[in-house]
Amino acid sequence: MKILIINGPNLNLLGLREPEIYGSRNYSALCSLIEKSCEELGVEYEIYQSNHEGAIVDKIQNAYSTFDGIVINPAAYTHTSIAILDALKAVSIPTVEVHISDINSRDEFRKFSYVSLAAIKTVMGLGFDGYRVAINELYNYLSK
Ligand code: CA2
Repeated sequence: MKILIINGPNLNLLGLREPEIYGSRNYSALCSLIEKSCEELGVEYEIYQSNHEGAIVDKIQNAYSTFDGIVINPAAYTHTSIAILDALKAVSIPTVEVHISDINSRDEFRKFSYVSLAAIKTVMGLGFDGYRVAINELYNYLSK
């Protein structure tokens, strides 16, 4: 089983600002947690981060027939990107959406997620641990 973990814009800056929302750990700590979660399950993985919508669309397109599942935190593109939604629908790879914060209890504009329309599950509000939960959810789904 091989899964692709995609992180969207500004997540590479984690730990620099807004620790009350995203915690004080940095992106490298998040990657370590993702790596550990995948290794515990014996799952092959690749972690990808981009600040560019088109690059994320390209990555999703190229995942076709290479990856069995996707965990994605589209960051701000969650709320704007029909292009990412369409790419996920086009490749039809089982996808779990994850958010560090609880997007339903923040600004009004964060409440809607385009990506959720293509996701088998959305995990939110669990901090970095949400990635572990998302990877486990995807693993269980793909193991069925
Ligand atoms: O809660 C999440 O994981 C989000 O996807 C994070 C996005 C935000 O736009 C979504 O609404 C919810 C923001 C990611 C990066 O934000 C930073 C802000 C300040 C400093 C570092 C990162």
